[in-house]
Amino acid sequence: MKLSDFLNQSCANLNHAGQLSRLILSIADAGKQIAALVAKGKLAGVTNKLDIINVQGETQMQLDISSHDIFIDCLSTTKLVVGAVSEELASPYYFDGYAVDAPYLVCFDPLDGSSNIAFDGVVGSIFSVLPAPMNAERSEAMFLQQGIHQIAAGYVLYGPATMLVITLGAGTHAFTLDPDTHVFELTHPDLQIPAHYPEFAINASRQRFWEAPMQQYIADCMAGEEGVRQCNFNMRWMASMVADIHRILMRGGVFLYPKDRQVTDRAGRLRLLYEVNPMSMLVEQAGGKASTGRASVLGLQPTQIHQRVPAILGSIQEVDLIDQYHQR
Ligand code: AFP
Repeated sequence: MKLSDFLNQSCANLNHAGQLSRLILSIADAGKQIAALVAKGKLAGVTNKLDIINVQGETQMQLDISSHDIFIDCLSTTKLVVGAVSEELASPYYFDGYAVDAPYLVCFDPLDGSSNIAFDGVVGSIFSVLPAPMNAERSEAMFLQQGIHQIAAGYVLYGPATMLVITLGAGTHAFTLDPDTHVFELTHPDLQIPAHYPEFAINASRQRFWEAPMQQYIADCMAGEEGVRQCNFNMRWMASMVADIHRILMRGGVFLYPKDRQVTDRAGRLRLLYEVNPMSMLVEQAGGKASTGRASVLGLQPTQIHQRVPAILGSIQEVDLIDQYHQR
């Protein structure tokens, strides 16, 4: 089934049915254009670092900017989006000439895992669709909505195959880009994350900064079948949230970027509006769970557009257990 047919079917009973389909198709187009750039690697002349530090304090790559611009161009063609928050922009971007009843706001990370680009590693783009408050003054406050209010969320994975994974609030579904027809085809409908799978993803080099509950949880996993978990665990870390969450959607496990003592000026590394909220909706729509260790991610009330939070996402039994470690 082609993406367009899937959307026509799935959106039929939703508000703004045709509009939501058009919006998701425009994001899919952005994904195809970025996939073509990524596939060219150094030949595309965009894998170089720029002398620009973005609002995250990170050195921007040309591909970060090109991917951002592609998203903005594709979203603006729909005239359905009032404004967007991007990882690459300090303030929201407001679209001119959008329809008066334009129903959407979009938050996006145009190129997640960009530090992998230099060695041809897996990267992705992440997006979250929120309702635009009617007749509201254009301000950051419009975007500060709890994750439960997301209308849709997804990512594009630029890996050996290019994949689009989306939720419209009724399950999580994966599409593969056919390189011959340039059409996203439904290949993994209604993904279900196993309740338990003995594999965790964490940047272990930061262990000395973790809080006690996280130290204990990882130590118990590492103790294997001789330890309290009586089970041998595996570990993976792709340094790209898209790549790690994709693996978890396909086979289970847990993704962890916890609160740590080295970054006391912020609650975590990952950004709530355009990384953790969309991934949490995808994971929970696939039967998994998303937590900070102390609260449900999707219930968090955002306070800033580039706010960072602890992220613990994946197999529900594992995330429940990690929450219990934090309550002890
Ligand atoms: P970049 O987009 O700056 O490469 O960061 C990727 C990311 O936001 C997320 O995708 C990874 O899970 C995480 O950061 C990697 O963090 P470490 O650099 O600590 O491994």
